[in-house]
Amino acid sequence: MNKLAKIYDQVVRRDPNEPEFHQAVKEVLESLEPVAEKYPQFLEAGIFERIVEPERTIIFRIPWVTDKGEVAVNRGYRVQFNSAIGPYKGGVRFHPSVNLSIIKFLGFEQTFKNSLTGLPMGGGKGGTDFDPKGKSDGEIMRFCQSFMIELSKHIGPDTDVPAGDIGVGAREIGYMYGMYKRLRNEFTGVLTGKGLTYGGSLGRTQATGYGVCYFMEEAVRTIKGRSFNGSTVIISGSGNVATYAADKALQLGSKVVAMSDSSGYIYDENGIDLATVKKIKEVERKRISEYVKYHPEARYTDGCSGIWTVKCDIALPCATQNELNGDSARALVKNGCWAVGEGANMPCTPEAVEIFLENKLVYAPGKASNAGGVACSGLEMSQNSLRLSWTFEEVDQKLKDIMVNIYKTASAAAKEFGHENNLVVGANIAGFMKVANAMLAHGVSY
Ligand code: NDP
Ligand code: 2IT
Repeated sequence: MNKLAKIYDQVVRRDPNEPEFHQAVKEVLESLEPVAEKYPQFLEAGIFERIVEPERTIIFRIPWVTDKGEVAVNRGYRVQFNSAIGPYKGGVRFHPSVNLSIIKFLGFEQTFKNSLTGLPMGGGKGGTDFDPKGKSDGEIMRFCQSFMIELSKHIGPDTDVPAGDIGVGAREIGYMYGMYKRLRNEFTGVLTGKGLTYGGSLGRTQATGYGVCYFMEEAVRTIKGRSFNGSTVIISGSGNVATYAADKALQLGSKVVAMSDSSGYIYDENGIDLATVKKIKEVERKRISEYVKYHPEARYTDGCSGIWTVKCDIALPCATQNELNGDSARALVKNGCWAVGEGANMPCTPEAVEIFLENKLVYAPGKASNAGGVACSGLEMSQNSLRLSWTFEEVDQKLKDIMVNIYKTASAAAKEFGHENNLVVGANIAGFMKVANAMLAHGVSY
């Protein structure tokens, strides 16, 4: 057994109940085998063992009071994974499925993703098993405040800078920022995704979704000589990432025919009306099934995995981890899909990824293709430090440049190590190199 496989075994033995974390680590370590061979100094310095172990894991109690006056208790997490190249940086997820395995996989992936952006950001992730669905605005506010009362002890603009993720958008960031500011009596860029009136960056709301399309446009042009223009696109999810991926796909000339939420999916062969989706999901916070009330020509189907049976050219999974399995991948391939770009983190199972690679689809792993969100967060941090605000056009141009550059970097690394057009191997190696070299420079007990 080779050394990296042994390290993987050790990870599984140490934390046997963390399947999502194992899945993320396995993929990265497998990609890094040629790197370990070419650069023995990484093995000698224990870089691989160190990079799979978070620097710090914080788990805390979040007590809060419901509208009925009852006390509720949730569990909070912040995994500060790696600070070799910058302060810990990564989102916070509010979803009942959140557990340590999920937050660790996200923090691990974030380390490589942030490295790929070229900006000085380490990797971290946080979250809670609090379920925001059906909660009143007052309950959301009190929960966010209680969450921040503990989290504030562990973060700071030069230490750890959280942001949004599933279940955390502008409203939650606002409540958390307000509490942080009160507790610390300072106005700093400690969170990103802030509102525009208090230090947020233009373009952050759109950045992840737009970034996925910028990345994919460059990838499909280079690898297949194709484009979004004239193509049919399906997008899972209807949250922040999915909405703005749809927005950019439309701007680039494609037709988006299907979107979903955790209950089911809608199919509109004439192209989905994004304004209606935004009204239902962003403003009213309702279910996507409502769409057919406004557009009776569209069809709603219960269950979210059915979306992958819809015929398309490009599929953008933008909801959650492991939402697209082997069967779904086979259905996509059978229907002629030629590109898959991950907006979500780890949405495709390992079997699905294998099917895409075998069938020579353009396949972009999330840590490369969804890096636009955190890249724009990095730009928000820069603007906060400068005490300046850039225009939407300036931020959008920088985002585009970063996404094209991530594609080129991942593609070049894949080629260098004999895996041309395999963006999984390319992104993992390119993301790893910068972090590993920084860790090497810092010595063992930094
Ligand atoms: P949102 O909360 O805005 O939207 C999430 C969407 O995914 C909703 O449509 C939701 O449906 C659906 N969804 C959530 N959980 C599940 C599930 N278990 N099964 C099926 N569908 C589900 O989150 P974001 O758009 O911000 O995040 C989506 C993905 O993108 C996540 O993987 C996140 O980690 C990743 N990401 C986000 C970034 C950002 O900047 N926000 C940056 C990079 C990656 P419902 O409404 O029914 O809950
Ligand atoms: O997964 C991600 O990259 C995010 N949720 C965004 C993180 C950030 O710090 O903007």
